[in-house]
Amino acid sequence: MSRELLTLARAIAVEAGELAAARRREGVEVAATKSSIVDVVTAADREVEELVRARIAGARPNDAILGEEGGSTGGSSGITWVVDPIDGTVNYLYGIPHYAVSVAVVEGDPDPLSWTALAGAVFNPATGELFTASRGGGAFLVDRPLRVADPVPLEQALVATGFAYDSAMRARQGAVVAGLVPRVRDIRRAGTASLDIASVAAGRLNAYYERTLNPWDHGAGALIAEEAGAVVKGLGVDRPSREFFLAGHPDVVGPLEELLVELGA
Ligand code: LIP
Repeated sequence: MSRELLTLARAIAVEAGELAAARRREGVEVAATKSSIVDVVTAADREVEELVRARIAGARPNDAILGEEGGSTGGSSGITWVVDPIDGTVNYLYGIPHYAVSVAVVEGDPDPLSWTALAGAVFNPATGELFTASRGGGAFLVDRPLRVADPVPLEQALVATGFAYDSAMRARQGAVVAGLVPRVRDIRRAGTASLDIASVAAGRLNAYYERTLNPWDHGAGALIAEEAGAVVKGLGVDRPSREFFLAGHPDVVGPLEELLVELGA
């Protein structure tokens, strides 16, 4: 079933990404703000999610959907589609070509603490890069198999992270990064969780961590990273959640997790 779900997920992600890119070319404006003045949504976010929902409903009408803009839509099949129509919304708003449509298909409750991810697709239409995975089927960039980078000592690790939309949390996250910078090779903050996690899978980063991610930010990327040999977990716990998301080669994640705890992450 995972392969069939992946075929549909990747087709939907590509079609949705092409719509997002078309709207970007036409010009993008803020339609509303959400949790803070800097947590924005554009008309394209909403339109792209409507397209994704229509394609899912047309192909699999009994599946549930959890989307960033439209919330939860119930189903009876036990399968839930977890969708971020445009991950990296601020990059998208500013015309930075680093954003993605993220489509995950999970079994069980749409909760990263308990779900079983079956398939995932992360598509950046600005670059044409399509990251995919199915459970037990491996992870791919287009048709190239992905494997996490070989482990390195922490002081040689390239580590990505991101920051919340809440200013108090950003202050705390900034203090952690200040402590981390002298202890690793370098830091990257590219603004799109799904692509950061896919970059771990592709060996372009040694690790990625972030607090306050939503399920749709990491649902697809986490499966892609796991299928590429990464460990994906929370801080001190086995499953990632809004509390904490950490991914990387097992031999990098261990020391990094210890340092992040030391820094008060
Ligand atoms: C974004 C994440 C990113 C995080 C941003 C934001 P959005 O998701 O992909 O990693 O640092 O603050 O949450 O809001 O663009 O879908």
